Amino acid sequence: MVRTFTAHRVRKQEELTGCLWDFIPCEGKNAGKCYRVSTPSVWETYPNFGLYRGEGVYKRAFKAGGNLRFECKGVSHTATVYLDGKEIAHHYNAYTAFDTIVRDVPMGEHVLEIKADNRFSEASSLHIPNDYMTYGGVNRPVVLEQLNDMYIEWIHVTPIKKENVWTAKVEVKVHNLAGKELTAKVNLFIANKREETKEVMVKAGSFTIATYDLTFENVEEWSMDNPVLYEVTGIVELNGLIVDDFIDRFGFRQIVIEGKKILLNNKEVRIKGVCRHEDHPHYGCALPYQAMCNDLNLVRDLGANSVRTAHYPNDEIFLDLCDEMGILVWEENHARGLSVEQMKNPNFEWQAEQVTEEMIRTHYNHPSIYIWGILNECASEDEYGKECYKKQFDLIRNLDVSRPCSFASCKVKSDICLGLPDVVSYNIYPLWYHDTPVEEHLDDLYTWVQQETEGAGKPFLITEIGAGGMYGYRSPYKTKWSEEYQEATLDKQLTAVLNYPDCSGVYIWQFCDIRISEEGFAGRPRTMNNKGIVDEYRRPKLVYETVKRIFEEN
Ligand code: ADA
Repeated sequence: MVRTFTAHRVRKQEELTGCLWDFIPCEGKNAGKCYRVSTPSVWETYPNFGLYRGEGVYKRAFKAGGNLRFECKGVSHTATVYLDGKEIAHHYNAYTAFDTIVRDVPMGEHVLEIKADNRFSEASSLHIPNDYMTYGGVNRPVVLEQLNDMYIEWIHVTPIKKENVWTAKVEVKVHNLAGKELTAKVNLFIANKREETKEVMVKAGSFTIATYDLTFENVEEWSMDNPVLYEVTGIVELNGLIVDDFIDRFGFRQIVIEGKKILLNNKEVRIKGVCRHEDHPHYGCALPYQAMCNDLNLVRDLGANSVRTAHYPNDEIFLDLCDEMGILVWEENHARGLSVEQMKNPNFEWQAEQVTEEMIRTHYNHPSIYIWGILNECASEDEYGKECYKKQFDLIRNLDVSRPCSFASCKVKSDICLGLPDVVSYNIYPLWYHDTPVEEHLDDLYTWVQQETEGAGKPFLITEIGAGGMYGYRSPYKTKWSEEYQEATLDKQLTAVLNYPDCSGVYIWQFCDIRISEEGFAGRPRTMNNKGIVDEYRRPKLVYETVKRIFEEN
């Protein structure tokens, strides 16, 4: 499965994963051996590869020909792709899709190889030893498409409500793969309501963006209670022949910041959310569809209305499910806790800006995404760090004017970047990392933001709050790490935050216990981050029912 709906009816598309591939490790005692593994998957879930940090090659044969487009939805963390032994693509970052097109491939059997590299080095500024695991493998689907001379790369739909009437700006990016200029019709079918045709002339090997400004009557709005989705279909017609199609989904909803409030279709949003890593002991970061559904059913059962994709863009299928279930998403680019020295890595800027661009371009139409986040707990107390934050907010605002943007700070009373985001967000851990009472810490922070910073007057979110609890460790004395301590702490934390008048909501850290990097955080019990509301096997801890009660009461 690549999406939860059919994305092409004309274009020939085949998922190459979803079956067995050869896996050949490049280093260590098993170097060169060939294993048959299911894909998508990460090698840490194979016997004897739980700690393998190195390179591994995934290989399979396939039959096709013509203009072949290979799209990898995620390879962790650096990919080099070969067709019949010749390099055709190279990409950094496990959490965003990339593609490559090879033209005029002779029809017949071919071999695709994907070399994945999960090593830490200066070449990798975002995948570093961290309080989550960087896995190795083909963690998301790989798709093969056979294209004609012209194809649609993406369709972006921006719904805007004007004088109580829904309109939408629709942009269709069309490529010409032929060796000569081509003129074609781009037919647009949208929301079962409208169809429009535009004629486009595209130079050889180039592209154009066809733009439509449309008005709609009698459409239903997308909301958390009524997540109505519509399809948009683009059809390319060349010399009377239909040569390509592209189908996506969107929702009629608008996010507006009004003073200290976040409004979704003019209704104030109060976030009751959880931060969630893509992590599972059976799948690593390559969670299958059913596991994603199970997680979201737990999110819904908790009474949560939002997920924060800590700390990277998520699988497209997960976002499709959030669209369908009416769960709001804070999606963020890939970074966690980088110091200014780490932000000065010469690879940091291009790698951070690349993941931001890829995230927004590919996830643009998801109505569930209400905000873009960047650079979780990076050096926002430093002037150099501020330049990086500013560049990335400028990039986001150039790519998407329809959503607010923010970043989760941990720089209490030292952040110098609060004038940059649309929403001020903080990660705080009173009663876990320090003993300050929750209300006192919250009040002290909020007052400082209002009186001393350019974040004054903006919406204010708590993007992390929580405590550790070891599943099965019970203590009548509520000693730290016991389930009782975690339950009592989150009860105080959530009650204080959700009763704080000027706070737009809260994200619990975190949904489930996760594996972390042995290299960087071996000090944590079990080499895991144990602050989950459920453990890594999704077994609810004592705190689960307390969260559920508080979320339902607020
Ligand atoms: C930070 C960080 C999280 C996690 C958390 C913790 O807020 O953003 O990724 O590491 O601390 O568990 O301490």
